[in-house]
Order: sequence, then C-alpha cells, then structure tokens
Amino acid sequence: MYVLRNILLLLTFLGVIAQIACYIVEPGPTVRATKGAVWPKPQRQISSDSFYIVRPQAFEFRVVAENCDLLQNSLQRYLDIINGSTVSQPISKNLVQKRHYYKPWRADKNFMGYLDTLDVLLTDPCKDIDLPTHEMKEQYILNITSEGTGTVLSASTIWGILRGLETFSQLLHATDEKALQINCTTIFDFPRFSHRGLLIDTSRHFIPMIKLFKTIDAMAYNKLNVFHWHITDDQSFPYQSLKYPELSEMGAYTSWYIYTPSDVQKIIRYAAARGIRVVVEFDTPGHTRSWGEAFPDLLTPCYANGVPNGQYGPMDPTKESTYSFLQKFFEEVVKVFSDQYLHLGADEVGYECWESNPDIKEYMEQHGLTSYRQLEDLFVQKLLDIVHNLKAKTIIWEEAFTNGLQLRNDTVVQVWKDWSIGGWKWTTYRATRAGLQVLLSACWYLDHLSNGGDWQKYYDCEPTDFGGSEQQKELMKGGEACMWAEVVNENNIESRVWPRASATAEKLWSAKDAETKQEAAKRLEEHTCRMNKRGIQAQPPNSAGYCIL
Ligand code: CP6
Repeated sequence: MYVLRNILLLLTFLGVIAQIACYIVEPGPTVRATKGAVWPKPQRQISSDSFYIVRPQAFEFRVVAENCDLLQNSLQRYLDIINGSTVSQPISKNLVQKRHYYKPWRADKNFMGYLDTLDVLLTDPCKDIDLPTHEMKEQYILNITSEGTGTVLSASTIWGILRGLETFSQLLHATDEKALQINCTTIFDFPRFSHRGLLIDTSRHFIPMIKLFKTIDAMAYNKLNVFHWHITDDQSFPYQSLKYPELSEMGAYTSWYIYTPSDVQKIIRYAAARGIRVVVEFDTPGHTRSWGEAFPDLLTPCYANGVPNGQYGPMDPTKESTYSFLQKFFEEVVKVFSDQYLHLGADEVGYECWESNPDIKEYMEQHGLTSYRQLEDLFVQKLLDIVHNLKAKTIIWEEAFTNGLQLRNDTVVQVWKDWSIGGWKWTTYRATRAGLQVLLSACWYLDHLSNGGDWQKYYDCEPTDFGGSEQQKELMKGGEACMWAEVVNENNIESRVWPRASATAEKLWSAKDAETKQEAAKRLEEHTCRMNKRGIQAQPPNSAGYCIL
C-alpha cells in the first residue's frame, strides 16, 4: 500500500513537472526575411526606394581600370551567382506566359530603369599568383545611383573588389515577378577586424575536398577570410607529406582519406581566388598520437609499474631527434602552405605520461627542470625557434601563454577557454597587456549546441569587452569560429557550421553594436535562404521562418 501511494505521488509530481515544461514552450515568432539586405552588415550604407531591375541575361560587369585573371574569374563566378539567384522553382504557366508583357515595376514611380552594367574600378595592379595576406586591404565603395550613370564598384585591391562583388550580389533580390531588383544605394565598407576565421578539423573525421570547397564558398558569402585548417590530431593524419609519406600511409584512416600535395594546392588556390588565407595547424606536442603510427620514437612511451605499457603520450621533448624531425617537417610545411602564419597548436598537453616515464624524470633532473610545465615550455620554445628561423610567424593556443612562456612579441595567442579563471576576458586582458596579439575563439565553439536560434549566443559576444586599454584593444586581431569534428563529418558539416558561423562573421566584420539581435534575425533569415539558394545546406537560423528557394 505504502509503495503504491508513493508511486502515485511520484507520478503526480512528474505530471506537474511535465505540464510546467509544456506550458513554457510557447510558439516562437515567425521571423520575416528582409529583401536585399547585406550580411555581414556594411559599415555605412544609405539606401533609397528608387530601384533598378537587373535582367541577368543582359547584365555584364565592365572592367574600367586594372584587370587580371583573378578578377575575370571572380566576375564570372558572380555572374553565375546572379543568374542562379532568379527564382529556380517552376513558375506557374500563367506567369510564364504573362511575364513578357507583365512588368508591374514599369508603373512604379521608383522604377529607374534597367541596370545592365556595373563598372568595376580596381586601382592597384593585380597578379594572378597573388595570395591574400593578413594585412590585405578589403575596403570597397559601391555606388548604385539613381542618375543612371556612375554605378561603380571601386577598391584599391582585388580583395576589396571581391568583398564588394559579394555585397553587390546580395543587394539583388528576386521580386515576386521573377525579376531581380536592386535598390539605389551607396555603401562604404571595410572590416572591423582583419582576422575573421573558421577552424575546420579534418582529423577526427575526414572531410572530403568537395565539402572543403563548399565551406570556402560559404566563407566568401560571409566575408570570412581565414581558413584555419586543423589538419591533424590524435585520431588521424590525413596530410600527405612529401618528406615523410609514412605519416599518412600509417596515420590516415584509410589510404584514400588523405590530402595529397595537389589537393592542398587546390585548396590554397581556391581559397585565394576568394580572398581567403589558408592557415594550417600542425598541433604539437599534444594531440599527436597519429604521428606515432609511423614514427613512434617521436612520442613519449608511457609506463605502468616500471615498464612501458604500450601507450604513448605527447611528443618526447627530451630527444634531439624529435626536433630534427620537426625541423625537416616544418621546412616542407612553410613551403607548401605559403601563408606567413603557421599555427603550432600547443594546447591541452597532458602530463601523466611524462610523469610515468623514468627517462623523462632523469632528463628533468639533469637539466634542472622542476615542473612538467617547464618541460612543455622547453618544447614549445624550441619549436617556436625552429619555425622562426624558417621565417614563419606563429599562432598558438592560449596555454603557451598562460603557462608563462616568454613569447616573441609577434606571436599571436588564440584564446579558446571560457572556463579558465576570469574566463576568456582575463586571459585576453593578460595577453594583450603583455603586448601580444590575440584571436578570440572562446565565444564561438560550433560543436556546442543549444536550443533554437543559438546564433544569438555567438552574436552576444563582444571581442573588445575584456576591460583593456585602447592600446590593448588594438591587439585584438579578430577571431575564429571553431568546427571541431568529433561528431561532425561530411554529412552534417554544412548545416552545423551555417548559418551559426555567420553570426561570428558579422561580429568580426561589422561596426560594434551595429545591430540589435531582432534586426539581425531578419537579415540572417534572408542570408540563410540566400546560402540555401547557392547550394549551401545551412540550417534554419530562427525557430520559425520560411525561405522560398
Ligand atoms: N581538439 C584540439 C579539441 C579541442 C582543442 N584542441 C577542444 C577542447 C575543448 C573543447 C572543444 C575543443 N577538440 N586539438 C582545444 C583547442 Cl570544449
């Protein structure tokens, strides 16, 4: 009897909880998409109700100053996008028949005529072999005027032209009558931060080339400019090295889950054509188990009860051979990846294996090292020197800084922990106080899921809100959204990244406090739909809305 009563009580209790839970699930408001709004929001834009109609088949770009293949190819790409952005769904027969004479805009007092050309005015010469750099200028001016003359996109660099072409393509929007409309507008635009990145992890799961290309396409649609390629980790080594082909022969998941030298060059060219740098990360001394498949001597053997237990820990910082291997390996890497920066990782180094190993203990005693932290610092310091001598600049995760290492003042610290003491703000405060440049990622972990329109949580993060001086804030160079691939592969990467990374993109491009979340929600609804139209499988940004493809 007692038992029965208690069970009944419990059920009643659960029922009440369930009801409360149900009651608070109210229907979210339907977010209506904007039309022809730009994402990320331009720094300055003045628009009017006057508009032109663009007939895709009649439209062309006119190069009026400098020219090169890079520019020509970009113009062709955007012509294709413009052609594809007219409504693709089958339109009713009724409208098809009507459309040749049913042109309702003719009666609109704001209709300024047909826009058949956009002048593209590039003032600096461009070369086809040009690669984007961390100091590239991305500023552009776009002027769609109501005089019917002087519709111009101008920039001093090809990179500015690329950003302006993206904006131009976003201003065009399909009208109900299956035509493309563009409102008269003047845009003066430039990025708030120079480093606007997306990290893609290709080690936990292999991501095929085609998905990397699509990722880079979508980055261009969001004006992101750094593809941070976290190419290796514990789980697999898909990078095919010329000097050490055994690394991927033994360390990749399968012999076809690799990136060949030609694949790597394709990614670099593809990204460069869109004004996107490729910054590769070879994470050491931790996260390196896959290196040990071919070269176990690089890693520290772990001990149990005084004997090796067959497991391996971080790279062995006590052996000269580790450094001569890395010297040769990074000689290759700086040649293959031509960006000025290399990411060296240096995050999450576990000490247990080092602690278990008697050789490590002996080395530390001989060299007067009193903590494993010092041992870690020894490794990172030597590696930084190797890479510095190869004329590469370095980015490292925050631990190298928080562990107290003396870093060269051109080292960039990527802050990723928001649970450290004082959170990312305190780490950022201290790193910038030490004169180091910082990239922020702590706010933008795409593998952390939450309910509903969780882009808003990314949108709430303000990179300069860490309490530093103006001088310190100058050292905040931007940030990266991170797509760690523990539970991500080719099947879900597109919808996991987009449009959530778009929130990061806007925080890093647009002016501080440019927009409220309510306004951004409407624009993101349109932007997501636009990405869908262009073939990116972005998920819906808001809890309710719709997109007509
Ligand atoms: N892999 C590597 C990871 C992470 C890091 N480095 C990581 C750690 C914690 C979280 C998310 C990602 N998966 N190589 C840290 C930079 Cl919450």
